[in-house]
Order: sequence, then C-alpha cells, then structure tokens
Amino acid sequence: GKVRAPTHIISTISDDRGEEPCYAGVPMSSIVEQGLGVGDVISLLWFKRSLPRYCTKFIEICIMLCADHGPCVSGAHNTIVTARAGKDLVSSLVSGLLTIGPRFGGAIDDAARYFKDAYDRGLTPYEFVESMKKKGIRVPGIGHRIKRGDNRDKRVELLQLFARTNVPSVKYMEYAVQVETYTLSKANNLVLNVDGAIGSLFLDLLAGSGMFTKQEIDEIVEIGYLNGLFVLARSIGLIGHTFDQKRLKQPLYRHPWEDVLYTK
Ligand code: Q5B
Repeated sequence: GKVRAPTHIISTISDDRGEEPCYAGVPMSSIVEQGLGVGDVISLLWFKRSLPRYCTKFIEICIMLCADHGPCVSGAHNTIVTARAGKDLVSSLVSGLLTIGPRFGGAIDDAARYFKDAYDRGLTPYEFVESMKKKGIRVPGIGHRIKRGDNRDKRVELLQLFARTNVPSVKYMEYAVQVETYTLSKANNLVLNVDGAIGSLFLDLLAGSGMFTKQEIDEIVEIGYLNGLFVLARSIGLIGHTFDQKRLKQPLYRHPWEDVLYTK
C-alpha cells in the first residue's frame, strides 16, 4: 500500500485545506453565522474547544480592559519612542511588546501558578506571602506603581464584579483578595493588580467550567497561556500609539539631560 512520508510539522488547531478555514474543526461560516466573537475564536485556537458564553465574555472583557493604559507605561513608551525614530508599524509594536514581562503585564501566568499552588496546598495568605518573602520573590499579581489601597484599579473591580455575578465559583479570586488584604496591611501600594485579578479568575474559569480535566488545567498553567491575553490586548493600544505618533508627525525623541542624574 501507500506509505505516508513523515511530516515535518504537526498542527492541531486550524485547517485551511477545505472550502473554508476551520478553527478547531469549526468552519468559519459557522463562526460568523452564529454571531460568535473574538472570545470564541480564542477559545477555539488557544483552548481547542468552544467555551461557555461567560468564559468567552470574560476573555473579551480582559482584552477590552487591557487594551491600553495610557502613554506612560513601559510598553507604550517604547512604542512611542520607536515610532518617533521613524520605524514602521511592526517595529514600533514589537518594541512595546518586548517590555511585557514579570514586572509589566506579564505576571499573569506566574500569578496563576503561585496562587494555585498556595490555595491548593491550603496555605493561609500570611503563610503564602511570608514564604515568598523568605524566598526573595515578589508576589506576582500584587503591587502597582500608581494604584493604592485608597485608589484601587477600576479594571480589577470590573473583573471582580463580572466574576461574582457570572462565574459559578470564584474561590481562587477570593483567595487572591485575601492575599491582597494581607499585603495591604504591609504597604499601601501592594494592591491586587490587573495581572493578579486575571490570573486568579482564569483559574476559576478553568476549574469551574467543567470543560477541562485537572491534567489539562495543570498543563495550561505550566505552559503559560495567560500572558497571551495581555500581549494580545495591549497590541491594540500599541498599534494605536504608533498611529497617533505618525499622525502627529512627532520628531525623533531625545530624553532631556535635566532628567538624567550623571554621576560617577
Ligand atoms: N513590593 C508592579 O513596584 C511593581 C511587591 C512587593 C511583595 C510584591 C511590583 C511588582 C509583581 C509583578 C506584577 C504587574 C513592579 C503589574 C502591570 C500592567 C499595568 C502597568 C501600569 C498596565 C511595582 C516597594 C516595596 C519594596 C518591594 C515591595 C513591591 N511589589 N513585595 N510582593 N509583588 N509586582 N506586575 O511600585 O521593603 O522597600 O524593599 O513587581 O504583578 O504591569 O499601569 O503601570 O496596564 O499597563 O516600583 O497596570 O509591585 O515598588 O519596586 O519600589 O517596591 O514594595 O519589595 O519593599 P513599585 P518598588 P522594600 S500591573
């Protein structure tokens, strides 16, 4: 019989060989006809399944809330400087994206990892936070440069409101809130930030939706899917900042000498 030559690539999420492209087996026409949205497309292409409406809605809310946070944050600053250096859209975009990491926007996966581990092991917030301190690790998902105990992040409040109304169980989110209560007793800037809110709530979606086995949840957390939400969302804002600078015909950026401490 025929012998199949070994392939160089294995792909399991999409197929464009038929009459129309399919995402995780779902034809494009069915996605459009059913009026599905970007949350559904992410469900199919990232999680390879159709998730319930409250999950896809949550994903869409995350994307809307994280799309931009003004020109002063690391990512937007890099993008603005790059655009003003005359670089193209893709260069300006990736220059901003490259700042996403453990301090800025890329703490969602680690927040999910650490909150899950601490909750599943039954650690009290005190035991969790103090054990992190002993290890010299900042609690991912906690702390913000401008948000404070008396100036909470509206995005976190909106996510929590949606979850408390729509998500069947919010045990990981409530745990993160208890951790925040403890960290706030130490310092006023140690609020639950947007990364921590998304990380803990996504654990609730994964565990409470009944759509994932324990093994699948462990794999998602281990691989680290969730920073992808911030990367995807913030790309919207970074592209906007690029267009804004080009539209304004802004000149090459040079940082003022007065704002540098020259020292030996
Ligand atoms: N301390 C975010 O630091 C920041 C602590 C902590 C224990 C902590 C810091 C941090 C974890 C990473 C994280 C996501 C770097 C943030 C985001 C998106 C954004 C951004 C925007 C957007 C801020 C002062 C004292 C020190 C520290 C202690 C600080 N954080 N202790 N656990 N987590 N968080 N990142 O204000 O005794 O004086 O040495 O790394 O979750 O990125 O809007 O800007 O949408 O764009 O610079 O919202 O919290 O504080 O470094 O001066 O620290 O607090 O050890 O203690 P800051 P520092 P001590 S959301």
